[in-house]
Amino acid sequence: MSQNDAPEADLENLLHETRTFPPSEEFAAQANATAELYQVAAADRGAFWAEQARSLVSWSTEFTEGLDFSGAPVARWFGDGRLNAAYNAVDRHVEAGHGDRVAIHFEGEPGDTRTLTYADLKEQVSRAANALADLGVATGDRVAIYMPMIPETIIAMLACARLGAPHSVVFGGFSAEALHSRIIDADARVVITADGGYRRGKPSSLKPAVDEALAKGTDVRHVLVVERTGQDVDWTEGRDVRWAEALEAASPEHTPVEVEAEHPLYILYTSGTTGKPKGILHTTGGYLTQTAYTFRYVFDHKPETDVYWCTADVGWVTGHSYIVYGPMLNGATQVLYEGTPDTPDKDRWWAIVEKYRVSLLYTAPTAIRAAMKWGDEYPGRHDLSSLRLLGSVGEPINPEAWIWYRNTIGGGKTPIVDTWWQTETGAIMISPLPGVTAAKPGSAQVPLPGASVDVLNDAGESVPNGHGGYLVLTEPWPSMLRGIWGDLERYKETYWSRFEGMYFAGDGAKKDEDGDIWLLGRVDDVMNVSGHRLSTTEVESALVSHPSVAEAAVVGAKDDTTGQAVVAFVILRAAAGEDAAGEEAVAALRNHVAKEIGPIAKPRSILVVSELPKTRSGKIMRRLLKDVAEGREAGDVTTLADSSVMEQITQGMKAG
Ligand code: 6R9
Repeated sequence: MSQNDAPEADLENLLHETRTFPPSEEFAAQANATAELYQVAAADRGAFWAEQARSLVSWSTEFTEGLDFSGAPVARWFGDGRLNAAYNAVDRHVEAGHGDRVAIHFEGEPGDTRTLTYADLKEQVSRAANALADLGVATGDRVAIYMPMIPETIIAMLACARLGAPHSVVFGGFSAEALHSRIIDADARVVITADGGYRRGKPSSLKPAVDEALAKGTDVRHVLVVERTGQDVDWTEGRDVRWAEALEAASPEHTPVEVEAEHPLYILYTSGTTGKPKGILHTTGGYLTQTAYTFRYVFDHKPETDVYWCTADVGWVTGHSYIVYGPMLNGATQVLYEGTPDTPDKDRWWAIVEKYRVSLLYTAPTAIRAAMKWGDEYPGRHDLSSLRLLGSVGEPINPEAWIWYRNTIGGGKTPIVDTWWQTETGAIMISPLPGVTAAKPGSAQVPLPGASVDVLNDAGESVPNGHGGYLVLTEPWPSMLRGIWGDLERYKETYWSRFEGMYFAGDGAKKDEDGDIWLLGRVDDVMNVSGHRLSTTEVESALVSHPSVAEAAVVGAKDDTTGQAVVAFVILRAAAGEDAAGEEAVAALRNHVAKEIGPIAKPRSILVVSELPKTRSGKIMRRLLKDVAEGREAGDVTTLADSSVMEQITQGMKAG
């Protein structure tokens, strides 16, 4: 049987398959990556990373130092070097004669388009940097960015980088409440936003959430507002400034601020096991080195000919590393799409691929599964022959989805790179190398050259092939987080306390018989919905903040499309009355969570219960709730204080 005609029924068994998809000779012959890269990196890791830093990044002051881990677990990389991130992403391409190269093909959801070259970007970013400086933003000040997927978002990020002012991008789908807590935590002084953006065929507003967040009290002095939709917005004179006017008035010349390699580039909030989001801190030199390196080798990027498209939102780390910094350091031409995949119809993505002749596509399993569900008809309407490599990120990709992606989108020929990494790692750590690695559907497979990964058992011992355990990173890497903003203790506790001297990623993993790594999902209380991390505690807190809820337990339950879905169990307050358990009241509770955190956190279902399963010490046993939410018989109930609780809940679930 050939590789591509696996019968559907056998796909489930791929986990146990040894079948692989070796690279084609044509692809291997032209690939950026070679098998030698592994040897070079293994021979001298420090020299390997220094070589990447010199060849892929431009330094205004050359570094002489490599890794300094004397302040472990906070690393320093290339510490005596100086550079500017925006200069690296934009100016140097213009100086090298590539000013006319398209940097961004922007496609708005309503169908409007804009093309920005690297020369255009240089001017816009310079103007924006001058405008921010005029608003009092100095090197080191934090700027919050709350934007739709439009070119100004990238320009805003790079303008901050140009000034050495760390940006804190808050996903535009988050609520005013979530925005407020992030503004406070980072102590941001300026917010950059837009009136709104287009989603699902209509304008969706952003500015009102900023107004609401600032009304709760912050030290924000100015709000810079991009006009995108033309919606009416409230205006606070003296505080609010129009982006177009500010840029128009600003000079198009700006000298990038030279910063130290370890100068903070950005803060990005992500969910942890407790309710309070963690401000993950990334610095400049090492981060740029590894995002540029991984982009070049994992996506086999050729700046002259490739058109790259990453479908992530800039508000997540994938957007930071693989829309902004990695691609732009490599002088890439890329597509930026504002809206949803099914507007106006379910073939929108494939129409975009055809229109711009996209050659490298990077997306998430949740989107692949949705497209699979919608049917082959939609991609079938378009010529996708420009695609030559496909990427996946955010959660494990099931073998079935992998095969569909390769056959239906990739014409049965494209390599697929299943890339494992995290907000904290800053850049890809585990992935096949296209042109080198024989791919296995469903496995992220091998640490990249320069990365060092292991799977440990409970006792902290490396497991032999064929066994599972906890995924750890055993050596520091250039783009690693430098801590949690304002909370060094939490950084140590979260990542470095489980296994001595090693970074604990929070993921379960298995080594197969060949030593290839299979990711098995989170082992902590973090859920993964459509590739986005949400903490169970955070959603529980949102539920309990509703006046009718006394107690809540939340689990991530397996979902065919989104990977996991939020399923909640709540106990109502006696005072809430009879109606509080009704359909309408439950719908209101779901909306309450969406309002508190964002639509992404809206529970798929909420079951009203009279008791939650608890141990004698009072800990909620989410494992049992997960069993029920996923339609299984509840597991071992012997440690429950009251073992009849699970029966009632199971009955309730069936009735609902
Ligand atoms: C980049 C990003 C990180 C968590 C991570 C893991 C899961 C990401 C994956 C994957 C299996 C992959 N994850 N990539 N699991 N295979 N290729 O997603 O960052 O939002 O911080 O999430 O996502 O569980 O720990 P982030």
